[in-house]
Amino acid sequence: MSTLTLPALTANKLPLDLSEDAFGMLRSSEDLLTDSAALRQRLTEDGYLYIRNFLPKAEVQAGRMSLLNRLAANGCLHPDHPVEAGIAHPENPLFFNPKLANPNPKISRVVFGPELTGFYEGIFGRPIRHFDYIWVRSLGRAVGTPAHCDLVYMGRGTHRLLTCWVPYGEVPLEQSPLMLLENSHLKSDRIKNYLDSDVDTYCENRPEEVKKVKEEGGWSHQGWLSQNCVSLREKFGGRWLTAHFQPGDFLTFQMNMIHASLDNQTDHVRLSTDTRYQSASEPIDDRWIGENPAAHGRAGKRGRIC
Ligand SMILES: O=C(O)CCC(=O)C(=O)O
Ligand SMILES: [Fe+2]
Repeated sequence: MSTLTLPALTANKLPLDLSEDAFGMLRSSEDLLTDSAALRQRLTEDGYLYIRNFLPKAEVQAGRMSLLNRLAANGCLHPDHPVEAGIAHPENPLFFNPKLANPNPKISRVVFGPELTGFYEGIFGRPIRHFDYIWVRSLGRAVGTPAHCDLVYMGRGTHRLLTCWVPYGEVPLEQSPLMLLENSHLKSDRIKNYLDSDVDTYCENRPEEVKKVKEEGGWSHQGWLSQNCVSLREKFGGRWLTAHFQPGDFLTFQMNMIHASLDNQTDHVRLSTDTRYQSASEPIDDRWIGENPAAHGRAGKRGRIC
């Protein structure tokens, strides 16, 4: 895409470098859908698969309405617009919002239904299971997600785990699409200490961490690799890759892939879920399973000697 046709985009409120060697579009892989071996190879090479037009649109739309109806019931949508338009209430900033889908049968139908289950069985080549917990984002104006890798939040089981990011509704570039840092999955040695960390693990021999994490139920660190996508990319190389997402699309990627989202520059709420899939026979991170997962709550805190 020529930079001339791009709107000005920001991440963490900083203007992104949109030149051709700094920014580009995700490669789509739906042409490989009938060939699991080719998909697996592409995933190893790129660290991600972007599959367009895959999920049943009626189910995605039903998921969207379930999220919007809950937001409306909580006073988070603009009262002068129809719920379906998904216009944020100007005075209620919106963020990460897991209550919208834990539980939510319409969302479970999309993310744990036969389409994605079949897709991941093909990728892993064996029976799979998913985390029961569903991450839900309803991002309002000026909100985006800082750069991070998912491993620091969910690395206590197998690391052969894939994230699936699903948008509920169209997500143009100005509306906070997810972006991945190209080839960052091949450079994990450069962020080894970060990737070895776990936001719910504290050092028993550091009193300030014991207080923050064990006693107060906080996190040892926020999990962000950087709050500056511009300087991070300059240091790391590669381009920030994103897309104008449509309902039915999804994006799946590895635990060590650096990703973030652009800021939402609109009044439209950006709705998405992220969920996780792995081989059924491998160890699983127990913070994210069961009817009422511990998540980042006290039951998931762990001490170690540092
Ligand atoms: O949707 C976002 O802004 C962040 C999503 C994310 O970090 C993920 O899918 O792992
Ligand atoms: Fe993430």
